Amino acid sequence: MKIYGDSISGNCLKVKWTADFLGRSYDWIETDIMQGESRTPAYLAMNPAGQVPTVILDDGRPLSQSNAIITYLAEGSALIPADAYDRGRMLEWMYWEQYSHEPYVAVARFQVRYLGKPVEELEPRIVERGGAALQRMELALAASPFLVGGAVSLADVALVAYTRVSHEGGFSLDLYPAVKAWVARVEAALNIA
Ligand SMILES: N[C@@H](CCC(=O)N[C@@H](CS)C(=O)NCC(=O)O)C(=O)O
Repeated sequence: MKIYGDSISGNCLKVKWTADFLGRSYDWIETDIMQGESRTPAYLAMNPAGQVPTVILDDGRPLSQSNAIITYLAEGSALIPADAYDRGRMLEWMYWEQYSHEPYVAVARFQVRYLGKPVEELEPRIVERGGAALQRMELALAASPFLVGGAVSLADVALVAYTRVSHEGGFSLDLYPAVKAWVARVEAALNIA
């Protein structure tokens, strides 16, 4: 398998961590989004969305969208709960991550760390919604060691990616102690600390 990813991207690291956790071998093809490398004609032929990550399976088929890729890779593994309801809850978090967490927490980080925007100049909506996402996680993680019960799942992989670097976008995990403790727990479980 080939993984086209940019090492600065949490969406790409989700795929790397899942493959590493599962002992899957792969070639990592570093793809610099800041240099437009995900927008070349050759890249667009693999993923018309022009984004990383994209994987090319050993038989040549492409797959994109980080959460779709990790779901594919983790099929049948302990990272996907066997119980149907728990599996539904895992997906609930993963869809929420893409619509209600990543667009604020990851975008704030990108604008501050990679575009050099001062935190004070971030759009207030981004700051407010990012904080609300972290607060929602805080409530859940005050009651449970992982997002879905007692074991690490893809929900944790998806959400730890940008939460663990949220300070780079101006958020402080000191305000969210249960989230902070969970980040350390997930990093240890995935061996990514
Ligand atoms: N929903 C997609 C989002 C992918 C995404 O936003 N990728 C960004 C990097 S994190 C990217 O490729 N940006 C470069 C571009 O859009 O040209 C996923 O989860 O894979």
